[in-house]
Amino acid sequence: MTRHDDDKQRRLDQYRVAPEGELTTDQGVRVDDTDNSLSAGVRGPSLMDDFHLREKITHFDHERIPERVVHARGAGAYGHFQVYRPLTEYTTADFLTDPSARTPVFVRFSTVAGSRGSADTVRDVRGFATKFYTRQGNFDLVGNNMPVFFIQDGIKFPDFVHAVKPEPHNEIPQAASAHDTLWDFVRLQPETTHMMMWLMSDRALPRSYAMMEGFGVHTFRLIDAQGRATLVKFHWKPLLGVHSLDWDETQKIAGKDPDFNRRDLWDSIEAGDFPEYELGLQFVPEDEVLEHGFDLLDPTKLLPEEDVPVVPVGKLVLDRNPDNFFAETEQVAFHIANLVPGIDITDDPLLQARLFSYLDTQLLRLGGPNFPQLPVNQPVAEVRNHHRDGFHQMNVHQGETSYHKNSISGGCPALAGEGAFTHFRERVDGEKIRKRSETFENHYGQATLFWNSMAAWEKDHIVAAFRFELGKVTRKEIREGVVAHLTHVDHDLAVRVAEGIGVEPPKAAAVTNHGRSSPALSQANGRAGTLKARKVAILAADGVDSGDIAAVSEALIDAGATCEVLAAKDGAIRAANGGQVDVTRALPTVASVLYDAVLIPGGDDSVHALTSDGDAVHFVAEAFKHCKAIGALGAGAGLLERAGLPANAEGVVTGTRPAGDFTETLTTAIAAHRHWTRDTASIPA
Ligand code: HDD
Repeated sequence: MTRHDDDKQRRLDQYRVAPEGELTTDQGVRVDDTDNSLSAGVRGPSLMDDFHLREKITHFDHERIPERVVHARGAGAYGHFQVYRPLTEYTTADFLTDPSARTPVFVRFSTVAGSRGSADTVRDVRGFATKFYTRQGNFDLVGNNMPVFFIQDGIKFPDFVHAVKPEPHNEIPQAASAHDTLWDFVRLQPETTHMMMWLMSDRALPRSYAMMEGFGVHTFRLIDAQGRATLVKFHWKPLLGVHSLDWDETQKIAGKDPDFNRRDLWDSIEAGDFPEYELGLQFVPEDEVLEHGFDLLDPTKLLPEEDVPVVPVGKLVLDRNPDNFFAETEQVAFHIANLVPGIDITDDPLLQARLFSYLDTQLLRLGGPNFPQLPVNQPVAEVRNHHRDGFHQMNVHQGETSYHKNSISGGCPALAGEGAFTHFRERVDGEKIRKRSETFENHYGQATLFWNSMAAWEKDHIVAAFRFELGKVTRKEIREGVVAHLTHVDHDLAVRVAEGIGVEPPKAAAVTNHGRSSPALSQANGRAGTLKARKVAILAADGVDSGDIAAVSEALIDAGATCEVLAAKDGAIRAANGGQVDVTRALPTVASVLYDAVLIPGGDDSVHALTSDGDAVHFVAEAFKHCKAIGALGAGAGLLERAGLPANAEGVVTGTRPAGDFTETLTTAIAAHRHWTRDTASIPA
């Protein structure tokens, strides 16, 4: 609380007239009716005298601020970060050197292309922006869930964003990259190729924000007490592992629950299943900037973990939902130049343009230079400077001086001494020139690396994605142009894509595949899954074996899952033993795409009713199509049969008793996330 806040509180307490909780105008005048306008007679015209009506409507008319030009759709959460051990050998940043410091954070996840009201599960990059409220000031790590970017120089950002956003003549399509202008951009801009491989991969369809990685993308610098720099790449590694949705599923979720990822984040935090990530760092000596086969200043390249390990240095926990979406998640203002002592930038030309863009955009979006005073943007470190006035100034600055140097206020605020932010002392010289560095060439090598690193099912998904996206492109020459790029990535990839989109498949490879791979890039090699944050649907009807439900759901809940009983109608159903089972949701209000797994308990009458319920049959068939774990007990196998599903397929678990083997096998099958190898949608080679 500032002195001004204290004064205000005292004034209010002293003179308080409106009993607490009563409705007032913005001027504090008590209001006795907010449902009926002041009018001349009960059926007469409304009157200008009604200052409450006018104030209420005026405020409402001005409720919206411009949505972010990119990353408009987002969800945020508070939490804390703690470093495992002092990283003093690399940096002076307090939050990275004091393991006892629990640094508060605010994280905003987002999609890039869609408007604020667009669906969560579209094919897109996800933003992963973290504001660390450190004792030395705010540090913002404004990253994405992919380690590379579409372009190398920020001057191309407006071009790229214009190309990916809905087309300007008809504003179609919303939140989708499957259209002519994006792919026209791609075919003329070979540097996008690597990022397009990521965008066409399952990384663009995260199961949840808690199950995706984050990356700082650029190479940054850590600066030690002697002013020495170490190049660094930032990674967030989710403790739940990296898992993705099925493409068909994402499109259906977009209709069934457009808030799918946002809701998951909110619900997990409310349930105490806090999303957790490890901060991982890749350290590279300053003089090795060109020693890893590419230029570390080029944001279209990644540093394979097999070449330089990602060292886990600390943990991020998201444990508190915001109180008000607008005040916090919408008004949070990230800026890549929010740096603290011990962390600095590099000359990456994409990063350099960002240094300008973020402050500029906040000035417009948040209406003036005082947005750092908004509660979500305020540092925990005290702010003292000579900035004054401007729109929405919330501080009542005291005293006569607002300039440096002054003698009237004793020279305050004084310049900071040791520990102040100092820019890394870097030698810079060169001709003023507009030219891309030759070290930024080779736009295909790492696209090939990514392709080579994928499991067979991941490759299938990538091919299917290219076919879908290019299949929506109306101009054949654009399709051909993209295939021509892909011939530089991998011949087989180019042929498979071409065959699906009516383009002549390339005869010969443009280049020989270098054969290198980075196993860490494949989701197939990721952290083993758990049941934490998994949702299991239990399909039931009158006559269900309540013992099956109780035993299996207890085991699954113990392992971290949430179980919901779904029946044709809400309320309760009758159990086979005469008891009652509460229904969590009515089947028509949900869909299998909103769950990770399905359990069909036994009970002849229940299963009989399910087999004649189209919703239930579709539910289980769709769960199978999306490669989810399905468990069926006793008569429950009858529903699998009715849906034409093989009871012996991978991830399908049948049994007679809700114990031992059955429960364990089902738990393992759910923890595996998906059984992609049984993917019925996989396309012909
Ligand atoms: Fe950006 C928002 C991430 C390149 C200009 N960007 C924004 C957000 C994220 C990123 C996560 C949303 C922050 C939030 O939740 O409020 N942007 C990136 C990454 C990039 C990148 C990882 C490349 C490595 N961005 C980039 C460039 C420019 C911008 C090259 C412009 C030259 N980005 C913006 C912006 C936004 C933004 C227009 C929109 C809203 C905002 O900043 O606050 O300034």
